[in-house]
Amino acid sequence: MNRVISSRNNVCDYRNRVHGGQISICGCRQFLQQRQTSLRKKTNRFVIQQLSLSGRDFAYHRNRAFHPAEDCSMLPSSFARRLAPTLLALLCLAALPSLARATVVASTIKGSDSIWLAGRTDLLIPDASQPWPGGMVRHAGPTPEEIKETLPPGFAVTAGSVIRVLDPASGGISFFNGFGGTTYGPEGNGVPGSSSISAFGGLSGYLGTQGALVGVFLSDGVPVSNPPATLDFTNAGLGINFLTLAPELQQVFYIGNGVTSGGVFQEFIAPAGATRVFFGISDSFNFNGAPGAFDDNDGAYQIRVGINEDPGNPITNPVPEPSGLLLLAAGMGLLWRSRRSI
Ligand SMILES: [Ca+2]
Ligand SMILES: [Ca+2]
Repeated sequence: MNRVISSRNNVCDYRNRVHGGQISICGCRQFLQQRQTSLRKKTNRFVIQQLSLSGRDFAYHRNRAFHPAEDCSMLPSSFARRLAPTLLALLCLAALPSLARATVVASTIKGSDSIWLAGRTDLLIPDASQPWPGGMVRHAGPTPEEIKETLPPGFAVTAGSVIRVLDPASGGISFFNGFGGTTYGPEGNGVPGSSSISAFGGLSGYLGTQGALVGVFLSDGVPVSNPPATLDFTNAGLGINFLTLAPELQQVFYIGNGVTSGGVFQEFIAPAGATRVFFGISDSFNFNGAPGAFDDNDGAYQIRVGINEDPGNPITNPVPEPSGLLLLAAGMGLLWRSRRSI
């Protein structure tokens, strides 16, 4: 029962803090004494008692059922109790910039950016003059363009990220043999359901507008198998004027020019597990069957992609994601609390 109360790294040592022969103060007691009045007024939960045990006084915390003989060093130091909320608050605030990824990025989509190659870093794309067994279907003979397929561009997202795409209407892609001629922008040929392309690897098929800009959400894994169901972007299905779309991972989705016929930005919501979103081209022979026929797709166009941000406006005041706002509130709350404790 004569244990020496010594709170390591604390503000006091029992043996050195005897005043008037009756008070010994260790860190926890000191903290409780400072807090006693205000806490009693509020909750009456904290009670300090002094017990003389062999001439030594102990403080204990009734709510936490500290036995009087227990060493006060079992409690966090007074200093630590005060400092911890401050540190946590500062950490929360420091983490905000990385979490609040509200951004707008410009990207060039080339005719060779096959959406079905999204995330397929496991594949070796052969030279355009060679056949590609097991890959994208190619023309039997040389095309005037002899274009080699490319991996489509991707951007980092998190689950719940809201993606919007703006077509600045610059450039176009020639999907057919020969340079020039008719070119398609992100809207493709504008006829919903005019293209039906089968799944490839772990990515779904596509049922939508010929030659339209499409996208897909992926995790960090390489999508080699188990493609999800193909979404239906015919007029009898989802159509092309939906306001919000929440595709599954690895499910190819229509984007087009990114706005409804009324000019409203369409929103694509990243599913659970998503870490990346890719943008690319949908093509195949006659826009039906297995993905392919990219080897004559010369041309490119520009798009702007908003991740939790309107891509139609330059970023002047990035808007934090909901998770970032919660973190900000938590950080400010902890900071306020820690300042009250000091
Ligand atoms: Ca062409
Ligand atoms: Ca083509």
